[in-house]
Amino acid sequence: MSETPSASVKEQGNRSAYDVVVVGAGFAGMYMLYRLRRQGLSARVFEQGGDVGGTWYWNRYPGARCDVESMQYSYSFSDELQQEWNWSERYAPQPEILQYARHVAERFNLRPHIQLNTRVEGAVFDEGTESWRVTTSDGKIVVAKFVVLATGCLSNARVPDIRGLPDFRGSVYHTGHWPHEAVDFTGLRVGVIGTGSSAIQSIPVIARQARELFVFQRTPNFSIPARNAELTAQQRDAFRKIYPEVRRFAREQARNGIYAEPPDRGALDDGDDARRAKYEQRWANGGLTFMLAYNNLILDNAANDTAADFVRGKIAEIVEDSETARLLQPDNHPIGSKRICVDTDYYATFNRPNVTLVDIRADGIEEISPCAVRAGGKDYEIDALVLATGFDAMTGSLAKIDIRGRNGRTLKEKWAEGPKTYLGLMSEGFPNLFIITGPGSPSVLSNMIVSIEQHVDWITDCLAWMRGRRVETIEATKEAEEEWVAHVNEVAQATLYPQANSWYMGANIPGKPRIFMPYIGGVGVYRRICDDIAAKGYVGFAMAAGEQSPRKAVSS
Ligand code: NA7
Repeated sequence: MSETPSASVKEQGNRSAYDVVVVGAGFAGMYMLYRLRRQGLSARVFEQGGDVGGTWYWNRYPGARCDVESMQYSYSFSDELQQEWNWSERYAPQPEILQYARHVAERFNLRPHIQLNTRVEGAVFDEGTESWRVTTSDGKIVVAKFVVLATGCLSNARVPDIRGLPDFRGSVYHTGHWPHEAVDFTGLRVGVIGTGSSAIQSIPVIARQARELFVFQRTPNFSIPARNAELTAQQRDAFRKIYPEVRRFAREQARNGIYAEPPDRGALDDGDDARRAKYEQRWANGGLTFMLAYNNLILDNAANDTAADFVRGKIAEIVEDSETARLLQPDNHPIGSKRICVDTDYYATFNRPNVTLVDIRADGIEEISPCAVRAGGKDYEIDALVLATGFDAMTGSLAKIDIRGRNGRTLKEKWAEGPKTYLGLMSEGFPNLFIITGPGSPSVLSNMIVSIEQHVDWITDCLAWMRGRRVETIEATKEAEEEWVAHVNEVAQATLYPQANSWYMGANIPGKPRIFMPYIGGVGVYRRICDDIAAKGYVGFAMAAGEQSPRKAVSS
């Protein structure tokens, strides 16, 4: 690839200068790098992990796999790539997704521009030079005109503050920070804390190894069978043939970036028998699209109850012990208002003689002693403990970086009452700093790769637009940001989502403001909004030409 003069990297002592610094080499950071290089820009990606892959590098717990089908949870930017790559299963396991990420890094020659094992510790905007001064964990300083935060939405693993945890004598693992060497639970007594997606995927696998497994459940979750299976060559080929339509639908029409038959009516428009038949069919088909049985499941409590009752009924059918079944039936939030889980044999695992569900809803875990977890006044003796306790989602990994914009204000301070962005892409007062799938965009409510590609394409086009007009800085205006934040909130309030104490709401982190963070208007609607804003000359963004400040705005 040829490089323009601006692509030269300037090195001076421990300082170097690039057009763009990208933070993170997951699917977002890698595609961003690809597009920047194609534009002839110099870019450096810093990744704290020992390899590319982001979420798929860290989340290597037993049973980890994607909950979006792999033929769709994959890049669409290169037709050769999507035609060549052979996904082995309907939902690829983590090692295969990581292998795919590595393949992409090599196939598109990205590795020379990625620095692994390096954390970005700070990014300070210098108003004099209108550039970012980025400090990294290897003691280097990098100057860049632009910074792109591709830090991922679920990458800041949360270890709960449970009394006695540091004194536990056995091994402790967090699902989001799993060791690279194999972990063997054979013959061990294991405790799992948490019953979210990570726990629901790992529990059936751990149960097959462990001598005894205790699952400490604070809140039961709805889970739909994955119906995972090997993909045949014929299935892959058939899917590849319709890729243009699959990708178009996912980008433009789908709410969640997934190609699926869209619902044509509300749940109460069908009679009991027809509704049950529809749920049975979705249950048999498996996966996240269960929630697409009807078009009002996440809008109307009565409609939602029909789906929730159906799943509760399934739990009662599968789980033999009626008290365990009752405890596993979610009853404090609408189905789908927390991310629905997708499992293989989760509920049936509780029929195994070596698995015990411990209900900690009332008082939580009282204490962890050197060899036991105490709950409900009882000690459960264990040799190993798995924390499937989730993440400080969407904002956690951004808050860990010391980001300072205009007037030295930190992003953390600005977001103390909750994240504030324009389109989830930029935050006012932080010029030339882009966030990929940030709060205020569909991100975690969608097929992440669809949303990542949309953001990266939008940012790339924006940078080209700026260069074509000799615009040096872009930043969200306060007014546009306030309007967008209000809109994101308003759309969320029209749904059932805010009824759940979910990580979408920041509710899993003590002290975190309760704000519904992702944009729920749908990826197709959101894309049209972003495209329209760009087509109108980036309305809501202040642009400055030449030396400084938005006072010289060329467009706003
Ligand atoms: P989640 O979905 O945030 O689940 C975390 C689980 O851990 C959840 O069941 C929590 O119960 C439980 N938890 C957290 N802290 C505690 C304490 N202190 N005591 C007991 N139980 C606790 O994280 P996952 O990793 O499973 O999934 C995250 C996303 O990754 C998922 O949505 C997919 O998109 C992929 P709570 O519900 O808070 O009562």
